[in-house]
Amino acid sequence: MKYRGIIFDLDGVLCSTDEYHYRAWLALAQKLGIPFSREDNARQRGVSRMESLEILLEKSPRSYTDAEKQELADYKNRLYVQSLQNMTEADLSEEVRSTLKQLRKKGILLAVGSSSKNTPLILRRIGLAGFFDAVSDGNGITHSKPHPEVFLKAAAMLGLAPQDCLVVEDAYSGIEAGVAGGFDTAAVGFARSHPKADYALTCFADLLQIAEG
Ligand code: B16
Ligand code: MG
Repeated sequence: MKYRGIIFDLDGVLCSTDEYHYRAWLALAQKLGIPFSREDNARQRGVSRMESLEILLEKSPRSYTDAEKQELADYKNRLYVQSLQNMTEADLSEEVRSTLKQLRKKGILLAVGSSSKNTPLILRRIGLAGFFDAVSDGNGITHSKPHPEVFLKAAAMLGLAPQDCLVVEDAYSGIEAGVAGGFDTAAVGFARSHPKADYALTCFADLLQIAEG
């Protein structure tokens, strides 16, 4: 096996919560009268909630205190968490579910590496609570992607060195975090155009061949 472990990003890789993030940030931007585009949203992928808020506030004509910023982030998160209640096990695609099972059968250790503090909730909603060998998320890190901390923690939890693990990401910041941590990286969706990704996946099941080397 080329890799002993695979570390998956959550939003945009294992499931599609990215549209819920977009709608919640858009609602906040509209409430504040700040323009907010899909391009702004793309820059928020993989980065923490507070850093995402800073991206949204770049176009604000006024500044906000730290306490106000916390309230704005809480407002967005309430909207986002409300929309997560719509998620069910049907939001985990059959392809992702069966690929994960086949990777495990090959003896590869599987982990999550996500910037999201809502990771435990999302994993419960899509029926993956307790499935992974390790979960490293926004609740256990001080630096979010593109810093490699979340992936380095995941690898340490698996008991593996970064060079033995593959990171699967949909965000530019996530590919950069993987590269900075010394991991090989596989890009899906939005990140496929990142020049530093080792693999650009055409579908999730491509991982089965990549893992073999
Ligand atoms: P939360 P990932 C990231 O998750 C999202 O891509 C990013 O848009 C979000 O701001 C971040 O989680 C924090 O999420 O507000 O739920 O803590 O892609 O790293 O799985
Ligand atoms: Mg992501």
